[in-house]
Amino acid sequence: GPTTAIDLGGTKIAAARVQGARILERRQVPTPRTGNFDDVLAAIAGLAGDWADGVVALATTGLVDQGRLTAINPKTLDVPFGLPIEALLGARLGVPVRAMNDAQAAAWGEYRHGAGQGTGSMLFLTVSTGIGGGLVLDGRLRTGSGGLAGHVGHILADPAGPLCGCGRYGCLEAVASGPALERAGARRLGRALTCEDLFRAATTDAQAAAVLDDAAQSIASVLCSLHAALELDCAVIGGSVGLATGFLARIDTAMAQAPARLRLGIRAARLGADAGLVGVADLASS
Ligand code: BMX
Ligand code: ZN
Repeated sequence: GPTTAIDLGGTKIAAARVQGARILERRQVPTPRTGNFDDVLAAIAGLAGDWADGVVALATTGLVDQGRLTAINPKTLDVPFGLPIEALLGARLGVPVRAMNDAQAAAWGEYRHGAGQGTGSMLFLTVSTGIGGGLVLDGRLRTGSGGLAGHVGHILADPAGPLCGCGRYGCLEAVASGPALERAGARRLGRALTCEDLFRAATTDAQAAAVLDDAAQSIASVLCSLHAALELDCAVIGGSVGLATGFLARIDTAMAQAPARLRLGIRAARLGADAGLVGVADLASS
């Protein structure tokens, strides 16, 4: 039968009944950003409490290690260090919960049922509140012994770049995530604007377009580095910013300027915002 899956991100919480690659039912609410994790647990229970049967599969932003959740960048979601999220949510829902990182789950979803089908090794990259990543290497999801594998948003993109919420300077997440684009856009255009504003402005305004191109260049550069380290078959790009109009084409253009042997083909996530739900359900039900 179907599996109940939850995707907890920095901006939204989605819940679904998932059967293979099919989403039978789906619900979504904004993530409560009160700083009190109890509000997040209550929101999940409100969203999916009546669907809790069997094992509930949770894909969540942050590092997941042995059922415990830790923020790498507390600015994307502030969670207490080592929060026993499987136990806490399991107690709320009255069923066992299996948790894993959101981008790792989405990588598996795209590999099994989406744009990564038929490849052997791929990187999934989500550009959103943060920049998340997941690696499938030779057909196996790489989580690492402590859950860190795939956190490519925290690879150095610009040594002179801004401070990342993780505590280091110049991470890809600090230069190319949604909030990073808003900051860079505000600086360059001299007015506060949302990501949507920036993408709209980029169709006519060269300054706005340059902000997006700089971010795309940073992403392409990190993709080349990962390709050099791992030799990947492709990168699959997702996330609300990653899939925003024209952004993939900008990454493609930047990639075309890289040395030929380091170029990595990129594809749009085919499961869109459902990749994490599909991937985590697949892993929890097998
Ligand atoms: C951050 C980190 C990753 C996550 C990524 C994308 C936290 C809380 N999260 O780098 O674990 O995969 O953001 O998160 O440290 P999203 O909320 O943008 O999907
Ligand atoms: Zn960082």
